Amino acid sequence: MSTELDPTTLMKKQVGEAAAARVQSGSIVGLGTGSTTAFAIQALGERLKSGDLKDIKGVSTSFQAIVLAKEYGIPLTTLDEVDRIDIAIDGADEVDPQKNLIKGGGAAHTQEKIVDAFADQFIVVVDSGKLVDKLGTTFLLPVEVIPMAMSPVMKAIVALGGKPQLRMGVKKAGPVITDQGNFVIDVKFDAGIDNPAELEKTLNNIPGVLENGLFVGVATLIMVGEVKDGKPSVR
Ligand code: ABF
Repeated sequence: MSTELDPTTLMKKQVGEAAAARVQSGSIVGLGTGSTTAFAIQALGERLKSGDLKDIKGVSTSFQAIVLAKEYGIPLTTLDEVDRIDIAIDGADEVDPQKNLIKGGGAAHTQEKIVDAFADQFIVVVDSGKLVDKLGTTFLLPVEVIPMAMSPVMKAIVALGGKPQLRMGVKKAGPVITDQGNFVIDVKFDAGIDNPAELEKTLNNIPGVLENGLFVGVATLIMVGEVKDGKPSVR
């Protein structure tokens, strides 16, 4: 069986490894969610194993990150035990030219924003397909909502000009449930999002909304992978 990775997977691996290479020994590391960040977590584990990296501790952003950290031997800690996060590595669904993000495709944006915003450095690892001129043009905006408030929250989102839909599970048998036990509403804005900073605050002020997937002014560095003529590269 071929162990060759296809160019896209190889590119994601390269982006993840490039981000992991920026982690220094003794760091507290925010461990993000998603397939690209999974490669960064794997690379951190490999660096620990080789002795190239020592004494790091991870703070997870999701159950997925916890599972991967355990798989790759990264000791975990919590925000109750540390007073800082030196560097967070996480994915995104859209990135605009001002480094603002839409996140939450994995329904983990609430814990991600807590960790990513707290970190001294937040490195975003994406493929070039995530780069957009305007947020909301290629990806619906996730909003985590307390289940009992779903209807009034949807009405408030419609009043803001959004088109909300409850995120259903793979088999559509029921709604996706977040690590906090809540629902996710995905919102379409037909013309994209003109003022992400304002919308992020407005959405979070709606009673029943826990967190939305707009990450404005949080990212420090965007690491972008792409595949050109079948060749993966990172910039
Ligand atoms: C996570 O990474 C989510 O916020 C986002 O949806 C996802 C992107 O994952 P991938 O790298 O697999 O595209 O942080």
